[in-house]
Amino acid sequence: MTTLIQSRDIIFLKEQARKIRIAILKMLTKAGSGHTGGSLSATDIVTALYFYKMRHKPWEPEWPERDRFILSKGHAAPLLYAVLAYSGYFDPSLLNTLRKLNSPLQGHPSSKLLKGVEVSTGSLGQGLSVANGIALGLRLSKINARVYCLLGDGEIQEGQIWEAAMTASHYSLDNVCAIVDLNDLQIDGRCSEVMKIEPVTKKWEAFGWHVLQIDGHNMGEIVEALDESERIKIKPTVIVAKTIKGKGVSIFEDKVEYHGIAPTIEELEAALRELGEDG
Ligand SMILES: Cc1ncc(C[n+]2csc(CCOP(=O)(O)OP(=O)(O)O)c2C)c(N)n1
Ligand SMILES: [Mg+2]
Repeated sequence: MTTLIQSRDIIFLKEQARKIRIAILKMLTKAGSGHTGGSLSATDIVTALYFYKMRHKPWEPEWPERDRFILSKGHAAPLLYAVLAYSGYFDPSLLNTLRKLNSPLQGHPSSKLLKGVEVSTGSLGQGLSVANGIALGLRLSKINARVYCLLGDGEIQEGQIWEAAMTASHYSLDNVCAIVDLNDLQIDGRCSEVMKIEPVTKKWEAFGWHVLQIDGHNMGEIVEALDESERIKIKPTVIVAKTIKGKGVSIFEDKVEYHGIAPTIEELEAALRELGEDG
């Protein structure tokens, strides 16, 4: 029985992720600029957070007991906007205003402009420090909520990440869960060539974290890892998720060129066909 319910959940989440990818591609094409690759690589993870794991109330975005999500790799804003819209924070038609003047959906997320955005991000390296601060505040307020923070693998080359890693473990912040989107690409090449980050899991272990390694496109593994992170006490958890930049659209997959450009109309049409979208 349990297995049946779980497999139904997985089918639902996969379908949500497909819809989110379609929304990302459409809004980027309309905007004519933005970050395609890194939005698609983290789609399955962030879909599982918003539609499975996190306790949140889109109709009450400042509900004190809510779990928090921080998109530390803020350039993946289209992904955050799509999950917020499809969760019910705002009307999905607003996605058409991405990157337009006076739109609340700017190129990087702003908590001042849009309900549901917990923290303004875009300057890489800062999100985990903010996550720690929020987690400590929740502890002081005796609120049993969790803080999830999505990091890019290029982003973890920032020194501040490791100060934050030390802090979370020093304060035993078991309400913090970091997720590393390990797609081995950053803005101008492979992470392994620009600045080697391996051995990633050993680094987090050495900093005192509970470390999980998963396939970041396998919904079953994502869900299990998120559930396990909630069970771990005393230590913060990091989920190191192996992903493919541009996942879901073969012309974008694992291509550094599509880090920061939007699809053309022709590319969008091909992408929608591949994702099984008629219109
Ligand atoms: C502090 C800072 N330096 C540089 C940039 C410019 N920048 C935007 S995205 C990016 C690459 C990030 O790579 P990664 O973290 O691996 O992201 P992903 O592959 O998931 O897109 C860079 C250098 C930035 N946003 N912030
Ligand atoms: Mg990367």
